[in-house]
Amino acid sequence: MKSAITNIGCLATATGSNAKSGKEQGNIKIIENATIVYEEGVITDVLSGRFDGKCDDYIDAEGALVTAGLVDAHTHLVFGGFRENELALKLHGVEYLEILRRGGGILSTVNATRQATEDELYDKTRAALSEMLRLGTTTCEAKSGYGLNLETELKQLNVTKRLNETQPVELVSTFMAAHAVPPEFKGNRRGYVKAIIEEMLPRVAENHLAEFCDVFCESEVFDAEESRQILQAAQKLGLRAKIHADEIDAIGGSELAGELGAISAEHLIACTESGIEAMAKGGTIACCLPCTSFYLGKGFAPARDMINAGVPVAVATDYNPGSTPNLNLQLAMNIACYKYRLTPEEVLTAVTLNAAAAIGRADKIGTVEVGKQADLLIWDADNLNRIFYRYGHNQVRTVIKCGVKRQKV
Ligand code: IZC
Ligand code: ZN
Repeated sequence: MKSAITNIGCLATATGSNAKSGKEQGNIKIIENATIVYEEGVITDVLSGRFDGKCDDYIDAEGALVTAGLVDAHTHLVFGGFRENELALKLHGVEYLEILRRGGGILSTVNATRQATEDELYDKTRAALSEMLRLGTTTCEAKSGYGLNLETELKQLNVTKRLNETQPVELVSTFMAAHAVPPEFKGNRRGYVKAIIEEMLPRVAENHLAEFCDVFCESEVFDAEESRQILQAAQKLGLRAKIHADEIDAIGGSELAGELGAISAEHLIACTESGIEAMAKGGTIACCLPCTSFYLGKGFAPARDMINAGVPVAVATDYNPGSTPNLNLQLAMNIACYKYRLTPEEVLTAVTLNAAAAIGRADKIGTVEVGKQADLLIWDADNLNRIFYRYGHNQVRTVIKCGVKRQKV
């Protein structure tokens, strides 16, 4: 079936199939009075001016803004329970790592995730994905890391695999057993690192349950040397490296990301100049998570310095039950603009092309160009600035995923 979106007031898109940094990150192609033609889920034509071609199906954009579908490159999507009890603690000044030290935080979600059945996790996550799709997220990365034992890590990864086959948001899987040290290994971090490397990673790789491996490289969690061992073992098995780096303390995570040629380093709130330099050298994408800074009441990643230094910046939600239980990537876009002081053009690149590159999908998605997948959003606005100027409600009117119209609000 051949379809067309006609009467597009403003088509705004990054271009190409590689992550952009520096001035390039803000170089957006704008086409007025555009038409997009797609067939079998792939874009076959992008033109401006009147469209006289024949199609089987037409969507009239009524002069609206159209962009590529949003790519959420960092989420902890599959988890049991929520952690609203921690809000009161936070309001009383108890720090994130202190809650973890007391056996709460990630470890309380580990309990809830271990107790949940696979079907319970599936249903809960499916509902979250349907909300994300309504908000314009057409592709989403999903990390494990709330099992911290082989059985439950596999349960989480299986939920991601099943959901990828049964609902429209495309999922990209990351193995993250190195998210915390489980109670069984309390006081024996070395033993847990060994279990990840010798027992878990080979099973995950063998069963093709993840493309990426991530480590929470943080004070009191995994240090840079342990992170290096885990990520190098993962790389040997064909998984590409991602790192939770410099979220709270700069303990060498971003430097390690550059050294290992990690595809991305994530958070980077406390990132220093040497971390930025290392990422630029290693070709690592900085995946910044502004909603987490907002929710934790902490500082914001030096995203502008990263862009200036030639590090491509992606922006994601970090959806998780602890440090930011928000799945709305539009909100992350707004905060990136207001707090990182990135321009609407830079943020658009950050949540489309650069986000796609951060999960190894920039050849397929992230721009509105011939040959790319027809993942498209029609916005409730007629220009790019409008969707950054307004905030707090869903500004996406229609979502098209792989050429299929998913909703008209
Ligand atoms: O559950 O607290 N930072 N991991 C690293 C998280 C936040 C998620 C959580
Ligand atoms: Zn995270």
